[in-house]
Amino acid sequence: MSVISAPSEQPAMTLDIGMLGYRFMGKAHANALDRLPMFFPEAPAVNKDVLVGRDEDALADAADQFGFDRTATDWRAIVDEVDVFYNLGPNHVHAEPSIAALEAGTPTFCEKPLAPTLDTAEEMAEAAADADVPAGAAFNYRFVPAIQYAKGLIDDGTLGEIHHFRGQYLQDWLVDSDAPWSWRNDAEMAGSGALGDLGSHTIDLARFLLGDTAGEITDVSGHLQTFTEERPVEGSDETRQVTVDDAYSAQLSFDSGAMGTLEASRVANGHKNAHTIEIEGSKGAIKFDLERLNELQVLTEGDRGFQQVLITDEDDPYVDHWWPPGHVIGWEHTFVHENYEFLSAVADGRQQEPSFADGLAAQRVLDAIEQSDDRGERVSL
Ligand code: SOE
Repeated sequence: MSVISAPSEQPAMTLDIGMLGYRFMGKAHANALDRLPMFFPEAPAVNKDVLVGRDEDALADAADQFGFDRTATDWRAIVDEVDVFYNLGPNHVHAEPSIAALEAGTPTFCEKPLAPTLDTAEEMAEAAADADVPAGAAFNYRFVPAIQYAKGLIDDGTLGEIHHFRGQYLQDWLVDSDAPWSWRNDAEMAGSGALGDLGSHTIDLARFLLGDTAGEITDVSGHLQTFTEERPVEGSDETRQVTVDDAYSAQLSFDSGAMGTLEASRVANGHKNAHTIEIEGSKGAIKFDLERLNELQVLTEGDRGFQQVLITDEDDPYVDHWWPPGHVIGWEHTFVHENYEFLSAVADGRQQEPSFADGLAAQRVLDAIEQSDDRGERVSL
């Protein structure tokens, strides 16, 4: 029996993807690319062309598992031949390949934080501005439906004038002082610790959620702490110095006078990936918890307490692409939404938000928090 199917609207182009990095983030993005044709058929079609890394065996296995056509051990060989370059490597590998890709006119997407240092982030943002192609910074939590819903409540005035932003990001994977050393514990490679890895997400959400109402972050005071000064090197008897923070806290001011209180830790016993945001305004308030990402606690004028709102209705951001109301989504869906937006920006020839300029803006805040801790004084941006 032959089935004659109705002509479907095929996306006009297929983008060849080059991806550097094949561990946690490589997998998250490769998975997102695979979900797009089924759930976001209007997204540009992609071809997982080339996976880049140094360890040939591990790379070949990952390419096989993720469905890439080929592998390359030198990013220099591919940044100008692919249509889109994803830089999902450790922080110290963000700058050189991303700048080379942008100089070759290749739209580029880079993991967060943009770079280990402010100077390097500035060079990257400059290269993006000169290249005039989409340059996306990987702040995936902007793409949680409940976060976008919250932004709607802030922007339409439901919360009134914003007084407080409170953001905590708590993990516990380094609470054991014998947990092995990794590049994430090294200042040269990572830049900072909990501050850059986790705080950059919270700072980006502060800018995203309050940028159009309370304005930019104007000054900060910060405190960083390292609890375990050296860690064992896996597979040897040696230890290596930890040169980044295990935890930070910071106080912020926004243009409007709104106050921010931020905190992140990798030694917060009992917390796995607890990213919480609380915002209070003159008329209402919201509370968000990443570990319950389908929900938003909302208080509007006249309410006696917070109402739990399930953000899974058809007209909630991105939800119509997934399941019927109440059929919840998860962490990996934020990457699908992020990739959908980035690749659509590539196809339409417009800038992605968050861009490298947003990555740089977050980096300025990270840097100011570190400077404040070093100098023992409040720092203006
Ligand atoms: C590890 O701390 C990590 O994977 C971060 O690097 C991610 O950005 C965050 O989303 C979850 O935690």
